[in-house]
Amino acid sequence: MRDAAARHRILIGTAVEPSYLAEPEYAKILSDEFSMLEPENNLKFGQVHPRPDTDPNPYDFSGPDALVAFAQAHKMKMRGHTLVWHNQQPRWVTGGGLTPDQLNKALQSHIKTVVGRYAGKIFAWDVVNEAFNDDGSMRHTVWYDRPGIGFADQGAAYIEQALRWARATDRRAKLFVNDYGAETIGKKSDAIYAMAKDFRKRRVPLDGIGFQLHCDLSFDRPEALDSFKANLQRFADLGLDIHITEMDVRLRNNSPESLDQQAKLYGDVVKICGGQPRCKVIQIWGFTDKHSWLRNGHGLLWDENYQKKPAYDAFLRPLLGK
Ligand code: 9MR
Repeated sequence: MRDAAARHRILIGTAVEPSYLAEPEYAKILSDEFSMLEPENNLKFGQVHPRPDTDPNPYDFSGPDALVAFAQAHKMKMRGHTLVWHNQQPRWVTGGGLTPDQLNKALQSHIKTVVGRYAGKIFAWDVVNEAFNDDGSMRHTVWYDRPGIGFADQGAAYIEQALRWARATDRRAKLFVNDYGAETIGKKSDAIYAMAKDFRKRRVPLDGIGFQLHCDLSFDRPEALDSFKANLQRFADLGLDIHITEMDVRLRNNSPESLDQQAKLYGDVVKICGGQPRCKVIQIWGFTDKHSWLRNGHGLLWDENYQKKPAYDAFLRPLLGK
């Protein structure tokens, strides 16, 4: 997959946990088939920065460092996930003991430290993850409004601040906002689009949009796929890159019919990305159903026993121009 996609200048990525690298089959498929990886959990605030800055040892870089080493050894790119999110945060952040000013300083120093450490190693960052509600309003989070970093009720201003801190630390990393349920045109993608348009106009350092694409077979409808395509196009027209960041296709069962439908949907998404010059990354959220947040959702390209599913061929075919 990685070689076929390289001809289209598309990176093929997957989410990774370092502990899985000890499984030879896992490591082999990862390095043979993928040109990019992203830590599934290791760079989230709670994991990488579990203790406050007053602690002698506030950070734990062991997981992401192991993944950087693997990526470099196999000439893979690495994507960073994620600097600002409402989930997987440490108690010292969520506990309510920090003033907006302290929280502001904590986030600034977090972004500087983490982005700075991986400058030149991580080529793109999900700076802010899942900042919007499905109705397009801003999600209430500790960063936004409880107590917030000082921009409560100012819409996307805290996102702008996080992007500026990231850019000031690594001028070359591509900076993304990432979300789920924003693949097609609707309230959520409209809100992200309005923010992105404003950011581009004011030269806020936003380089691209991550579309997670956790979906099920209901996405396999012409209306949904057409809307997806049109949505990507409007973001591309703003001069933004597009990364598909977390694709999986959840199934109710793994009957041959379901697996074939899943395959078709993967193929359709690869075709749509391949047809959009601004779409530079197609990443799946894990690759084997053995290690998937969906558990019994059968969502990925390899089954629990590392056997390729029909989705693998369907994913590869458009990349080979077939
Ligand atoms: O796959 C991740 C799982 O191992 C974690 O337990 C979970 C915690 O919330 O996060 C999962 O990854 C999420 C990603 O970081 C953001 N988008 C949704 C992903 C699936 O839940």
